[in-house]
Amino acid sequence: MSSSTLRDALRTREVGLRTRLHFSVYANKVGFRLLKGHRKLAHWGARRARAAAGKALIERTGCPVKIDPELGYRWIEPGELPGMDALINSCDGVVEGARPHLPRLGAEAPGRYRIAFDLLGDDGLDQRPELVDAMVSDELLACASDYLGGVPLLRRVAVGHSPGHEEPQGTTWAGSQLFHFDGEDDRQIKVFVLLTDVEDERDGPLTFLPAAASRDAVKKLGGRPVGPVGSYMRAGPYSDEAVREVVNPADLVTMTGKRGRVLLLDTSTTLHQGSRVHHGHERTVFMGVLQRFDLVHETPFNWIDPSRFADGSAQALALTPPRPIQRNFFFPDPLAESSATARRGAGSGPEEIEVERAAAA
Ligand SMILES: O=C(O)CCC(=O)C(=O)O
Ligand SMILES: [Fe+2]
Repeated sequence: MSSSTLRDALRTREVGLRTRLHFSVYANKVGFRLLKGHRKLAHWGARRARAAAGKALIERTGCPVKIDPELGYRWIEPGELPGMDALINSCDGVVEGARPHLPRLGAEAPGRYRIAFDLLGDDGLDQRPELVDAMVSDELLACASDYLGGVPLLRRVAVGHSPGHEEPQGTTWAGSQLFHFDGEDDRQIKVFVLLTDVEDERDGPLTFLPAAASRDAVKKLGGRPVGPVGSYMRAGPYSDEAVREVVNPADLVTMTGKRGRVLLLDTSTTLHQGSRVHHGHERTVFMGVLQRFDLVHETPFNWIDPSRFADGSAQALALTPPRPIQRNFFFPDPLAESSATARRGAGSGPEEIEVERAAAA
């Protein structure tokens, strides 16, 4: 470990030693590779089983949806993935139900997080099985198995609400409103579904640079997390000025469109930002997160009941994490007044709190 790595590890005193050490290794290119090697060895058996199950699924479905790694994204046309209409209908009313709680949820979240990505909690999710069904369809799991090398885990299912900026002229973006790379692994798939129309930049569209261009950009930007220790960002966040110097704005892709538009995005290989919602506007999106079983940097995940699916099925595999957690451990009912305290009490130490904080963006 280099001296600067050690210095990083010891820099912030308020988080646990384990978190700081993990982060300093993780934030370093060679360290990240070492961690990846370690995870691969530790989960050797599971990886083989998941690769075989993924291959079977790809053969059975013909893998109708594929993501080109050079792009790192794929728009989904209506009817391409089953269950999307049911998913959109199922999210109806989630934000309206949460609306009286939004000011409190905003106040509970530290200032650097500008999007409330947990309006369901584990219980709300359990009441809407169609959300999970859409995220573990044979077609989507085949696509993810092809892209990630085996049947992945569905780790997050969320409805995110981004409020408008408080100040009419405000442009003090922070957290995931700034360009960054997500860091749980070197690949993952996030499924975004617009639940409100996103017409133009005032609605804070998710904005990203395709993977090949992002690879070039990160070489020039420096590929380290510059956020707080324990941040879920593998690299960034970068200032707009820095990004402007190395990125051609014409290469950026924005997720504008009508309610119902669907995007698969690898947020680990594409430089991205979102939620820069202007005063008087708001944005609501659905997000499902598919990550490898042997991911490098764990962030909080939902408890999801696998027992609706046959033992050994690809669906059950996608819902069985290496480390079981209690229902409501990371995501208790966000509409209950006590939920912030409950969340904070859930972990056994600062590591868990950091993991929890990391998920908020
Ligand atoms: O709010 C957004 O659109 C960006 C969210 C984001 O960075 C992510 O989900 O990884
Ligand atoms: Fe992100």
